[in-house]
Amino acid sequence: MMKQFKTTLMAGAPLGLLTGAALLAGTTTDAVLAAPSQAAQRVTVVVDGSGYKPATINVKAGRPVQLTFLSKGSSCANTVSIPALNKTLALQAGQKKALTFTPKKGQTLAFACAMKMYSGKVVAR
Ligand SMILES: [Cu+2]
Repeated sequence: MMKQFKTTLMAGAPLGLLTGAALLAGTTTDAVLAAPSQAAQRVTVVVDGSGYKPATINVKAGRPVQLTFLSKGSSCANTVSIPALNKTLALQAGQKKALTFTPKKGQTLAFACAMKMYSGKVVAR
């Protein structure tokens, strides 16, 4: 009897810890997962021989943005540099590449081709 009681106690302790950990983890996971699925702002920028369309993208600050560059041809606009994100995308004609980031309020993220002939910006309000 005594031995059985001990076993129950020992089994009970880790279970309690696990439940607590699961609750904590659950809270964190929900917050992280909920944002992209419910609030992601998806924008596609068409890249062609005349630059980026749209060239100005207005988004809401504090919410994730999924920015997709879709190349429609061969031009130097296929190299897209986004200094604020420390990223440079190299697109082939017909290819698309996406970036996801969460802009801060008042932030403007400029992007441009390698020679800065073509440019655009993401404006977060
Ligand atoms: Cu260029």
